[in-house]
Amino acid sequence: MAPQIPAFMDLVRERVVIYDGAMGAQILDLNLDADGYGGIEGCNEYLVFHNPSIIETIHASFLEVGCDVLETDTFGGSKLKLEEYGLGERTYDQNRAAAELARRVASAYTTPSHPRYVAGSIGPTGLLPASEDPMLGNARFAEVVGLFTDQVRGLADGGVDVFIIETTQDILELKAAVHAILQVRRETGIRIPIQAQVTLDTSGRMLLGTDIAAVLAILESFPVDVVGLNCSTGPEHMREPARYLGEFSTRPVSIIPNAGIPQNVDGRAVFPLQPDVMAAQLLAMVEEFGVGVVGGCCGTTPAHLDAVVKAIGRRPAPLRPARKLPMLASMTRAVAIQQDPAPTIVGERVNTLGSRKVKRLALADDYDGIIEVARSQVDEGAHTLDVCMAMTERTDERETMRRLVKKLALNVEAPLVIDSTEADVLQDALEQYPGRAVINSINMENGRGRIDAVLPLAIAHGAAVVGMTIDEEGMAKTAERKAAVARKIHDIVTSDYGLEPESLIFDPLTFPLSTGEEEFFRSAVETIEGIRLIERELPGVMTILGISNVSFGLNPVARKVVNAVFLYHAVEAGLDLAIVHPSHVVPFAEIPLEERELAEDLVLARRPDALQRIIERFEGRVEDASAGGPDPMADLDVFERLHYRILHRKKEGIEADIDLAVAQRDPVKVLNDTLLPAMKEVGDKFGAGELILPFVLQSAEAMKR
Ligand code: THG
Repeated sequence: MAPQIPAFMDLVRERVVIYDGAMGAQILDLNLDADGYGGIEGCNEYLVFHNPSIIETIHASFLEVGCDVLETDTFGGSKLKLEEYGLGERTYDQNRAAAELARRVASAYTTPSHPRYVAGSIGPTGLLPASEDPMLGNARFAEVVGLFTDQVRGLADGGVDVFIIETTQDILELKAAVHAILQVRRETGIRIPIQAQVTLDTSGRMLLGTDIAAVLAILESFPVDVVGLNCSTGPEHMREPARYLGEFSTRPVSIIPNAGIPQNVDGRAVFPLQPDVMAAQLLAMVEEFGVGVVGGCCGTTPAHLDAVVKAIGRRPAPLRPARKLPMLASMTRAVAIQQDPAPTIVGERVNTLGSRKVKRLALADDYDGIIEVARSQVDEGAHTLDVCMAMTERTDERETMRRLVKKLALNVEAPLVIDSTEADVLQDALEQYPGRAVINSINMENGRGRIDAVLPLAIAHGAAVVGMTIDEEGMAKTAERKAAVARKIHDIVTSDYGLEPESLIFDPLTFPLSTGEEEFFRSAVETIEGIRLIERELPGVMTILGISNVSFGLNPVARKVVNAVFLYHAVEAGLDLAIVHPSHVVPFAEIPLEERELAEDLVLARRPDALQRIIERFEGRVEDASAGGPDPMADLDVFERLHYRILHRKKEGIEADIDLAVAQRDPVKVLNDTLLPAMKEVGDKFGAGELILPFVLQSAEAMKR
């Protein structure tokens, strides 16, 4: 009977674990000809069928020098890689055979005092799903997952102790490999741990630009058990990323380098790093950074691993931090969910419902134009971007979102907040996105329905989730109701779905103060107090608000002041993220005292006549040109401009625009298609038609002339 040995993760938690070295170089050294490969020259994986003793001998050579873990001969064992040799149909068999073979060798060397383990090696497919490459970047997420599933099943049935996803160039492909493992885990009920490793170049980035902080932010939100680096540069270039992982990763850290950067000698790759140097560098990373799993990648021989085993020996596993950093990530970099100073700025304008310009661009399929808007939001200070592609004019929100998210991932460094009410839109966006996103949003308007539709996606893709304080009784209007709804959402998503509180971002709702309606008089105060209550009662959770909503319907100059005052008090109450137009954010201290007090009267509900006083105070005020703000109407055509003028009460120049409009279109059409819909929108928005009605009548009057 096999001796009782600890599970792989128990070993990793107990002591530093040492993987084996390279297999490819030792096979190359045998100078096999076509017959030696069984007719499939260059396919190392085929040797497990044709000449398994070669692989057994190599496995044994590493166990002889004292390694703890063997990697299966399946690095190129994904369906797509094997298909390059016409072996795609044999993917399951190859992986199973390789795992069983490694298992036999490991068992032969296992003793009670030195158990040996088998890691199922999963290398890249050769696709780059996050890229824009016409050949490599076209596959959909489910297809990439499908390229791994037979491999994972074979390895699992062959009895591996751990999966090692390694040499990953594209973080989206790594997510797909994890999904394949989770799918097989669901099928079999067997939980085999996952070691996820990426490859960085000498500048510390993955092939598509992902840096180590982004890698960790993404992997910490995935159910992987060990995170690390392998291949490429050799140990000295891995020090800085290893230091980062060592300091911040809550999961054990693995470092499996090449024997240095390969040099081309007479057409052959020669790895320069000598065994003692490599061993010393790995030891340094274990001691200085808390690396807990080491081993050798390309160019590392049994002599290298012999030196590593002797240098490191048996050491207790390093301690890991208990709490993960709450981070979002784009494909290139990580962004803390909580910025210091607060708030984290979420750019609001990449939103067809929140920007006429973006809506026009989306209707014209002008994705590059939307990217420009996104870039300027980031240049103006956005840490992340809210992205909404909902349009009443079109039904393909899903496809529009999918294409835009792909482009945004490749062209904008800010992580995304995916804003949609449709679960399938969220799914497509998340499957397309290499980074760590936020889902905006869930609520309890229909009980648990929306939570149950969206949370599985959040968990599967490691996303954070915005929870709006809305339940069957409607939008929560008092601070107490907001906190009560937040608690209901919190309890479901943390207990039933295991989401950490740090991934839950509550939105206690912002209502426009410009309606003048009694019901909303105290709405901003309740929202601000709601933030305080939620942060106090639900430790760890985040809060977010759409700030601009508060000032809908006011003069643009008044809007900036009211927004700034509302934002200031919300942040003081503990607000973490603010959805705003970044270039419109005015620092609180820059607002003239008198205007600040007027706005505080409104926001803090200190005077019943505050709204009237604000309207009067800012009546006719236009934005200071010297402030250099972009003209919001600059990019609009005449019909959009008219719409804008009505929504924002921009009267000056309206007559000329109406002349222009009726010169281009039938006046009745202008009235029905432009003026009346704009008026209806205003009415819908704040139920206060009287604010702009006289203006629309005046426009209609002008049109008659
Ligand atoms: N909470 C959460 N998500 C949200 C909101 C929220 N998403 C959408 C919205 N509210 C936040 N986004 C915007 C975007 C734009 C505007 C306001 C909020 C805005 N737009 C100009 C306007 O209507 O006057 C548009 C001008 C133009 O067309 O250029 O003010 O509350 N979780």
